[in-house]
Amino acid sequence: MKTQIESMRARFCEQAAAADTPDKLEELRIAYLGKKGEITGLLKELRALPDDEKKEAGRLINALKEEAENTVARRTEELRNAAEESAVRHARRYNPTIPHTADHGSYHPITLVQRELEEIFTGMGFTVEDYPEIVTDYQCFASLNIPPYHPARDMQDTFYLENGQLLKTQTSAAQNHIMRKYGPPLRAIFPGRCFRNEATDACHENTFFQMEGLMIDKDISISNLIYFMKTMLSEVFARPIRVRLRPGYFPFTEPGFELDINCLICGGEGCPSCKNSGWLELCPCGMVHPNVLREGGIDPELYTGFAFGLGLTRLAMMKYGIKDIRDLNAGNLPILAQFGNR
Ligand code: FA5
Repeated sequence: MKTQIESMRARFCEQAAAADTPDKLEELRIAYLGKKGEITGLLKELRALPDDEKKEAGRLINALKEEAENTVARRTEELRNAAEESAVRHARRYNPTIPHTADHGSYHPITLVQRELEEIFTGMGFTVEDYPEIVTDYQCFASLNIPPYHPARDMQDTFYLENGQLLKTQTSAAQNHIMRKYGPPLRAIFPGRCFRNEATDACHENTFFQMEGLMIDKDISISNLIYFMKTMLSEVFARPIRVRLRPGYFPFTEPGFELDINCLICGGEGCPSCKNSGWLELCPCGMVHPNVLREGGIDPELYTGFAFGLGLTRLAMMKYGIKDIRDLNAGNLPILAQFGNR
C-alpha cells in the first residue's frame, strides 16, 4: 500500500500544480478528498489490512490527506491573490490626482461602456432602442405588473411631475413599448438615464444609467439568460469575472434573480464601493412574467423571454476602477479627461 500512496501523492501534486483556476482545484479536491475520492477510498481500504500494517498505512494516508487539503487551500489562495492583483493593476488606469492637461474634450466613461455593450449585443442579433426619460405611470409601473399601491413601488423613490408623469426610474419602463413595437420574436437592448430620489453615497446616485435587455422567442429559458450575461461580462472585462446569481424579487419577472460580480476595486475584500460586502449588485434579471407578456400583446403560452437591467454606471465604475460614483456626474474634467480616446 505504501507504493500506492506514494504514486497517488505524486499524481496529486502534479495535477494540483497544473490546476490554474479555483474551479479546477475544486474538481481535484472532490476527485481526491470527496466522499468517493481516491484518498477517501484508501482510508476505506484500511479495514481490510492485517493489524501490523494498519497503523503505518493509516499514518501515511492521513499525512497525504492533510497535505492534499493544505495544497488545495494554498493554491486556491494563490490563484485568488493573482486575480486580485490583476484587478488592482487594471484599476490603476484611473488616477484622480492627475492634473488636467488635455485641451480637447473626451468621451464620458459611461458613453464608452455603453458603446462597447451595444457592439457586443448587436453582434448577438440585438437591436438598440431609444426611449424617453419622462414616462407615464403605466409604462414605468402598471404595464410591469406593478399596479397602483403595490408595495414594490416603494423600492424606487420616484420623482413625479405635476402632470402625473414621472422621471423614468428604470429602463424596464420601455419593455411594454418594445414588445408592442416588434412583437415576438425579439431581441433588443435599451440603454437610458434613470432617476430616483436617493441619498447619494459612493455607489448610489440620484441620476444613473441602466441598460435593459429583452429577448422573447419560443423556448427561451434561464440557460439562455445565463449564457448572454456571461458572454457579455467576459467580453466587457476581457478576463474571467466571478459572478453569483441569487434569487431576486421583481414583480415583472418569474423567477427573478440578482446577478452580482466580485468587486474589482477591492478584489472582494470589502470597500466603500461595494459597501464592504466584496460583491457589487450589477445586473438584476429574470424570466419575463406572463402578465407582462400578455400586457405587451404576446401570448405567454407560446412565447417566453428573459429581461435584464444592467447598472451601466456601476459597470463603468468596475471597468475603470472608479471608486466613487459621484465622480461620474460631477463634471470634474481632470477625472473625466483620462478616459478620452479609449
Ligand atoms: C431595476 O431597476 C429593474 N428594472 C431591473 C430588472 C430588469 C430586473 C429586468 C429584472 C428584469 P434595480 O432597482 O435593482 O432593478 O436596479 C438595477 C441596477 O441599477 C442595480 O443593480 C444597480 O446596478 C443600478 N442602480 C440602481 N439604483 C442605483 C443608484 N441609485 N445609483 C446607481 N446605480 C443604481
